[in-house]
Amino acid sequence: MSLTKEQFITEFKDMALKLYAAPIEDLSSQQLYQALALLTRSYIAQPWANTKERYDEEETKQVFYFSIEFLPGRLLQSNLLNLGILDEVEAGLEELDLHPQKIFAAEADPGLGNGGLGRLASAFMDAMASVGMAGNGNGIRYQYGLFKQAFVNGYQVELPDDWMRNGFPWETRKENRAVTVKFGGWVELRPSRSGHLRVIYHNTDDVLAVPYDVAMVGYRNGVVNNLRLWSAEAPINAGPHFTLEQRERINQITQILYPDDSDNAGKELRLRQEYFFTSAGIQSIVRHYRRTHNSMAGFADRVAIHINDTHPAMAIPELMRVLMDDEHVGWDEAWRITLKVMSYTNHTLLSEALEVWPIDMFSGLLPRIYQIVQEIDRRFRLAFVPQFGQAMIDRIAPLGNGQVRMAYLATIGSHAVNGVAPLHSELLKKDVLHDLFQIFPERFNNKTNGITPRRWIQIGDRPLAHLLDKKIGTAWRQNPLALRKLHDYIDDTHFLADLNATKAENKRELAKYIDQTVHVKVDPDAIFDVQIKRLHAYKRQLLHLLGILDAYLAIKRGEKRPKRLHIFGAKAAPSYVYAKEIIKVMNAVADMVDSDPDVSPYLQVVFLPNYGVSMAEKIIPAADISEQISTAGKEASGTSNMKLMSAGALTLATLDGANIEIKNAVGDDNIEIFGLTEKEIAGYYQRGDYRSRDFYEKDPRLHAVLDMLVNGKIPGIETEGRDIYNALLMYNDEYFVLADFESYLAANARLDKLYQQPELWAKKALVNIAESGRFSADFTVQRYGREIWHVVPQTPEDDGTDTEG
Ligand code: NBG
Repeated sequence: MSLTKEQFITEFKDMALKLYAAPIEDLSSQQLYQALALLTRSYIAQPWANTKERYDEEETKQVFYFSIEFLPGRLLQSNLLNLGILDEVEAGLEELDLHPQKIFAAEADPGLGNGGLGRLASAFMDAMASVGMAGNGNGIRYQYGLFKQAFVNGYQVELPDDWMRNGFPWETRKENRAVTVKFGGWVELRPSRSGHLRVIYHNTDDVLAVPYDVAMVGYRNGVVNNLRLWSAEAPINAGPHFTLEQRERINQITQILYPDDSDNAGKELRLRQEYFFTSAGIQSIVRHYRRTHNSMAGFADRVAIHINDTHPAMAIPELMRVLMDDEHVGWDEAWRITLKVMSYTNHTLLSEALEVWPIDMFSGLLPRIYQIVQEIDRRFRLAFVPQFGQAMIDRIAPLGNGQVRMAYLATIGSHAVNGVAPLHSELLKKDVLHDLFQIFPERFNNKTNGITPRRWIQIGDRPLAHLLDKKIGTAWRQNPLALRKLHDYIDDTHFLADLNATKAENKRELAKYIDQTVHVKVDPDAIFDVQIKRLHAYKRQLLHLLGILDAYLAIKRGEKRPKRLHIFGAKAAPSYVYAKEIIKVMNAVADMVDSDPDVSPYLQVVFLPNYGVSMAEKIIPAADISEQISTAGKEASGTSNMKLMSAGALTLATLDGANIEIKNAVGDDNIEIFGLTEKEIAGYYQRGDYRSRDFYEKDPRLHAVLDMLVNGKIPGIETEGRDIYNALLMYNDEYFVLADFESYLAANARLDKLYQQPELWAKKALVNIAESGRFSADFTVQRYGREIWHVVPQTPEDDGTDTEG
């Protein structure tokens, strides 16, 4: 859209006055934010309505991305950017003597996700709109997001994340689009006169699902898609017998996001949440379709539904239910439609994260859905036992061991199943879904994750963005593959110096931010070494910590090295004791290092509490080193690796997840690889001969570092230090931390040395930025569009560099 600065100023003042009956000088940042958000929304309204109308008129095939989490980050700045009016608005605000960044910062981060999975869903929403794909989101409007993390005496404490306290100006309540979701009770199947089966529900708990729509604005293309978040409410005419307690139970369904990352929550409330938003989504999609079609026959040509991990896998039996019970479609035809509509992404190989539900709980809460799952199970067995044998089918049927096995159900009921990086997709076929791969090989494919450079460079890294504009023009803003033009300047000494200067500026900015948020002074000339992600043993923040302890001891011995600032951001699931112990030890080490004048000139550790999308926007541009050090074969993809590379950070990585893609993109010289490969680790598993203690006994540096956990040198970690020490030595170090210690240190030493040659470092940073464009989520969703959803992709064009798994 077009908007002049002057126009904006007039409209903004007007909006502020209408809202607050006061001149802008009297308004708080929060109020200014509210006014600006509402004004921005008014700009979005028309294209939003137009897009909807166009999709309906042209009968565009629509994608519905079902996800129990979305992590959009702040929306004001990104909406302004995508509308194409960010510059004018900022200029206008400045003319009014206001500070744009202060106003943007007043927006609360919608904490509707845990980590990578939720953030990916939001990147896809942004990308689908930006490439002009008809892509809608379907999720839950959680009243409370993931907890707010604080540290008390170095321990993580969890505070409620009341993110909607000031309202959420981007949402539109659509009470006229509400649907009813039924739980519990029992079902009666009665043949009707017309020959259809009539399904009669008795004694159900009915919940009203009310949608709140949020606009997903495409990048300068006039497209605005829809993210639909469902809220649970008591039925309107609930009647006199409806107790307060019942009402409370209903409200609970969408009250809070489960604070788990890749663990199976295993709670009935979680199951309720899953069915709630899945059923509401399916019902509303079918209802919309039926408004203009008098049968369901062509449904699969107009609708694609994507199951983001298994939480929405009930979409499969739920669509079957609606097709059969409400639309009177027979089983075979319903199954044909369902298969064609559904596709599924797996996001983890960790066995503890593969969702299963006890049959008792499942059938009690969802009796009709359970009947349908039983029938899917029965037919699956009937079809495949003859060819593949009882034993194999028993292993992978939807029902088994008294459980409903969601990953198997999702695979059986989808025409496509993908992993999120080539190694992950290979391991799905080899291990986790091996048997199902035997039966349905054509369903399996890879779609490497992506990120949105709009948020991470255009918004998050303005200094870099401006430098790029100056050097290679602005084409990269539309098509990030244009970043490859940077290669032409690999020997341009001035440009390399500019690149380093930009990084230095970002580091000073982050230093200020750290001072403001945690009141710690950091040296902006240090190497900024960053690890930001959920805290999990397999991600091995612990390996990073042991590396810090080794540096501490070396410096104590008198060794000189370039100063390193280690920056951590990570939340631990509240029930994940081991992860919380690691946090405590990290904070203790940070204090120890800080208070030791021998060490503090060379080493500093900062653990920033309450890591989230907005904080990532501050940290990433300032990073020199990106730590991606998971046990090979455990991290499905990772996406912070892509973001950090696009900011020119060098990746310190194991050959895991998308690190492998990054290595292929930048070449061996521009990434620092270390550690055991997935194959080597699989070898240890097979032979059963990993002995962590051998490493401890063999390597004096490792020995010294581990002893620090238990010898009292680090104050205040008696229990935690002992537990970690035991996990590594007595319980044989499940994640091969000790095995990778030596090569991790060697890789770090190479980085220290490289940092002494700023120009060479800058060259490597340049290659990383130049090759980051391929990881744009715009390309990822186009691949999904072409190969899974069968919708027509639009600009900018993909170069097809992705490898199939
Ligand atoms: C996470 C993986 C990450 C991956 C994201 C997005 C879950 C269950 N999985 O490696 O751990 O990048 O999904 O695909 O959260």
